[in-house]
Amino acid sequence: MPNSPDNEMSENRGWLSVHSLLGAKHDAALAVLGAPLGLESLSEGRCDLAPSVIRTALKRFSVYDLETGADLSALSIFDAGDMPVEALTPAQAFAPIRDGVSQQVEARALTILLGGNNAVTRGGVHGVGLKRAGLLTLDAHFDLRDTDGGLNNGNPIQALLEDGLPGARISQIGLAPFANTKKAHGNATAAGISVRTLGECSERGFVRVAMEELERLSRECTYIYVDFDIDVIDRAQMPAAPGARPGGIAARDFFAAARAIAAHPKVRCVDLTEFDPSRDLDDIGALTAARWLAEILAGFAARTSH
Ligand SMILES: [Mn+2]
Repeated sequence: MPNSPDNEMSENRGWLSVHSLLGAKHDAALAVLGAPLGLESLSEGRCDLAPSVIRTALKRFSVYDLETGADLSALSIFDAGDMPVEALTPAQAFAPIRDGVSQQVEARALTILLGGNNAVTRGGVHGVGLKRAGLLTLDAHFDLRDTDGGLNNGNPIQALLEDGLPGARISQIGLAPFANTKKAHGNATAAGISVRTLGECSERGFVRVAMEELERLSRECTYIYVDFDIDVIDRAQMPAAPGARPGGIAARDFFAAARAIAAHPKVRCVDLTEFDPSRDLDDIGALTAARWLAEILAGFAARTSH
């Protein structure tokens, strides 16, 4: 007996997936933009492969979240494609990423930038606008390495400070012990960056700390840019992030934070960085990164429904 009416798709072999929401939807309030930047990573890798792997993994996600009843099927997302930065250094890719992000940010309520290594974040923040942006990072690392030897995935925040982004408009959460230097910590504090360690996040709750910092930033700036460095997740749950360490946050907390953050009206651009598909094990990284995107969409949907 058929149990699927003619006007409804059969779920015998498929379902409406998050991937099906993406397309050439030029009027959409949301955009996905790929930044396949992989060169100058401190640990050699293939973060340039991430945008296409994430898009493909979205086919494995239903638009329906049974935990909350959230249904993403009405969302429309403009797929802006990938910027041609895979053969470029972070220094060379800076202007194209800035301009590509800026174009989407002006036209959309929320732009989702798929890295790439963490060097994409400098261009992304400039795309929102250095004068009006605040920056929240979810990252095991400060990314405040010196810039004297050139730009890489370990110094985008230092580069942004040097570009003139005030430290008071930067919040960094999830910073891991024995994964950062005393010099970087001192520089963060001296610049006025709000520093929240992994230990504090685990004691107070990762989502709570993220929301506290979003509220702080929302008093300081017009728009907020959020860098989700996926290496903040525990290495056992995110083996495809070269910088991830044991003792990191749970994937579940990362997802919950993504949804809560994307619901905030001032969040204008988010990035996902440091996913290296060449290190993946049984698609754990691909499914984690794609779930992050689904959570961002669910958060945004909650924003527009009230
Ligand atoms: Mn990072």
